Amino acid sequence: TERINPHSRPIVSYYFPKGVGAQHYGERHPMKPHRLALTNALVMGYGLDKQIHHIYDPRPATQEELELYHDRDYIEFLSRVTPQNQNQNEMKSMIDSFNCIEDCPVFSDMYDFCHIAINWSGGLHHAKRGEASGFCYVNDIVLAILELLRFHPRVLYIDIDIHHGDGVELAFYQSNRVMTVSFHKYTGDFFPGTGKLDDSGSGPGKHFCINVPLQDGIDDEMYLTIFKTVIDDTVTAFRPTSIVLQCGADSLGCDRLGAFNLSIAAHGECVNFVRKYSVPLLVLGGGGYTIKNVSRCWTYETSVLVGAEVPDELPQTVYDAFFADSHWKLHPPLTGKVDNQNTAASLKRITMNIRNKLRFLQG
Ligand code: ZLS
Ligand code: CA
Ligand code: ZN
Repeated sequence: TERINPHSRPIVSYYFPKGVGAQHYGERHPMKPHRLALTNALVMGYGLDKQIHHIYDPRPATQEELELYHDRDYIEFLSRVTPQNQNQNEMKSMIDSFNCIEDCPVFSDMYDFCHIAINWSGGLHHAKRGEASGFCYVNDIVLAILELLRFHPRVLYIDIDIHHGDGVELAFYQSNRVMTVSFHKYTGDFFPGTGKLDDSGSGPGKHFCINVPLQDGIDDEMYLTIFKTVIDDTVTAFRPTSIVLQCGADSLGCDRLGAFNLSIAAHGECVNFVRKYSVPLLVLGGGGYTIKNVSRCWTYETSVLVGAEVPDELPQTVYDAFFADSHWKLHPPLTGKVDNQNTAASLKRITMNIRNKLRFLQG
């Protein structure tokens, strides 16, 4: 949303790069860009496009724009590597050094996919300035925040993907103009392994980084309590002039890679809570690996952001077969699959620790 008019609904811009839904990481890969085609079909099917002020098919970012954050040799490599040339000796060593293996395979039109700097299909929070990581090649979030910093004194970044937003945290770890807040599963072996409570920034950025480490199975009530408390305290202390919200949908119950127990309603309530600050807001996607639920979630959140109510009955689309499981409803039951390992006491401890840290920001 670009600007909030107090007397009417917010002005909303929606980015859908044509063709992004046809991109493919490879047969067994859990990241499926097809979820964006499903999302767009539902958004259009509900007629939400009629309530959106601007719909953009964004142009690809230029090499120059990508180099505002990324290393030139990494971007040059990304623009040249293809499935056809990846076995040449010279390419092989570069593929290794830029980490384009396993999680981040080389696939066709990969460079076109990464060009897209700011849009719903973004939220790729793991990419580093010089290498790929965790399904992410280009860090569209860092690039977007760098652009916002040209006009905004203070940018708040909020990340509700189940994975730690490590790439964005690292980029702004020493900055007091960008505050990063990530909610994530934090246990010994869960990717990427970073994001402990005590990591809170360094140099001028000390206390401008917040991590909320959570355990498996967190439910709607606990998540919303800790989310609202931490975000309210942060907004009060930091007074952001714009907010970037990464909405990874792998924090939903029943996700193929995730282990939380959130409903689509609760995930959307986080979005609504942030929207109510009436600060310019950039909303991005991210993870999400049970694609029928990812598309439901982001469709619902589109409706929340435009301030429209949509019926629970899904509209008819060419993707109807994906949604037969719970009789074409927007809000299927997703909870109850994983035991909740969080306790009221463990969450209270985290909340208090963060509240104490935020005191250093005042004045
Ligand atoms: O936040 O856990 C890892 C790294 C490994 C284990 C998996 N192997 C393949 C590589 C080494 C330690 N990676 C995670 C990355 C999760 C990225 C989340 C991105 C985001 O949601 C934002 C978009 C991971 N979890 C699961 C997989 N990788 C994974 C599962 C299955 C496969 C197939 C394709 C590829 C290789 C075999 C793959 C990855
Ligand atoms: Ca996160
Ligand atoms: Zn994730």
